[in-house]
Amino acid sequence: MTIQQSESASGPRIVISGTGLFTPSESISNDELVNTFNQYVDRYNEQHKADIEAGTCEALEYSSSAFIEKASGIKSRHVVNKSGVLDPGRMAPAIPERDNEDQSVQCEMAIKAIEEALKNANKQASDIDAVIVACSNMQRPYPAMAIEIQNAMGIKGYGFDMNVACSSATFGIEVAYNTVKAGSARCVLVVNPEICSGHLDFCDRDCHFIFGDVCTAIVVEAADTAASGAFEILDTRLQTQFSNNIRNNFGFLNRGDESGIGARDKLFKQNGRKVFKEVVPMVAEQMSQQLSDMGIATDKLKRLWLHQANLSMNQLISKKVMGRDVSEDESPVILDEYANTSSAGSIIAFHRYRDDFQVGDMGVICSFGAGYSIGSVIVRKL
Ligand code: CO8
Repeated sequence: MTIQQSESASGPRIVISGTGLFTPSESISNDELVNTFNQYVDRYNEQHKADIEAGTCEALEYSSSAFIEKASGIKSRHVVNKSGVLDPGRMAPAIPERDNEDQSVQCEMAIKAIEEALKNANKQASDIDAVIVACSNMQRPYPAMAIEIQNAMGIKGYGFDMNVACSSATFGIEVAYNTVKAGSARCVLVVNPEICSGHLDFCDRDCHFIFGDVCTAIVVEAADTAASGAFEILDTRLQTQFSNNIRNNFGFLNRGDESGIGARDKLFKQNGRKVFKEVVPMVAEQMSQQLSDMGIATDKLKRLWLHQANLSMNQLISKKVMGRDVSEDESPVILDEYANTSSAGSIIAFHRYRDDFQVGDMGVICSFGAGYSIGSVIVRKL
């Protein structure tokens, strides 16, 4: 299908008319994170000294800032709570439970991102018909986070939560696109409140550095109701393929077997090497096929706003898609400051790096992660 056909054949043109970003004020550098981790290692090895010497327990090894930056490109991460994560006796964010009458943490983050997105799109809460919360982990099963956010914003209509791990935002954009296209809603908010520090094992050297916290919000509506400067969604493409290489077994059935409560598999776990090897070709293939099906030559693309998990991964995917080395201007990096923020990563990149787009310029927002899941959205500035 060519771009021209896609415009004429399928009713109203749908756009992303605004985005918003909430960044927690607290940030942890690699050195700070590693310093705490290494104190934890010293304590652990001291406590288990006899077993380690007897060969019945493995000594833990130090982490290293140099390794983290070289292996991932991450230099720091924003978090909802820093003191708990950096306390070697705790190694988890300290986030006190709140009264049911008070706003939840995810709702609070979401409102800040939504307010910016609405301003960006020149919209009021009364213009919104639906709220989709799309992220890796919900703070509770119910009532839906989206309904709490809807209520807090004074939005009529409906809201629901969805989860496709790191691909939640792009899958959410497709749902919003179809919803507006079908006429079920005029204007949809997709919100991605990611508190990754809540499900990361800060005692595991292999992954303690990977994630950060953030919230993004996206306004999706028809082109004819949008203010100028919106980005038309030319095409969305989704793919999932089951893999156990990124997994978290935390869930409501955990209490059915008390022996597993608090076990290591109830937090994020991955086989990073395998993920890297398997996901890179899948993502590059999906984007290349999608562009080819749309009749868009890669020299017509100004930018790739990719999921932010690993710098080398993004450089490799960009190179495979474009057929050449790609500059940071063409494939922007935000994971140095934010680390992996799951579904929000590609949206932070899109939020920060699109002001230089001229009418007609095109780019691709693409996310990928657990599932496996891949979502790619081709956009063009109107
Ligand atoms: N410090 C020092 N050394 C280390 C450290 C450390 N912190 N960690 C590991 N090492 C050592 C290892 O033990 C290993 O030693 P040896 O060679 O002796 O065995 C050596 O360094 C190399 O280790 P790796 O092979 O693991 O290193 P890699 O080069 O593969 O880098 C990465 C590790 C950075 C994890 C890399 O593999 C990667 O980024 N892979 C891609 C992963 C990815 O994209 N995952 C997506 C997951 S996110 C997602 O989908 C969302 C899930 C839902 C959100 C969950 C939120 C919590």
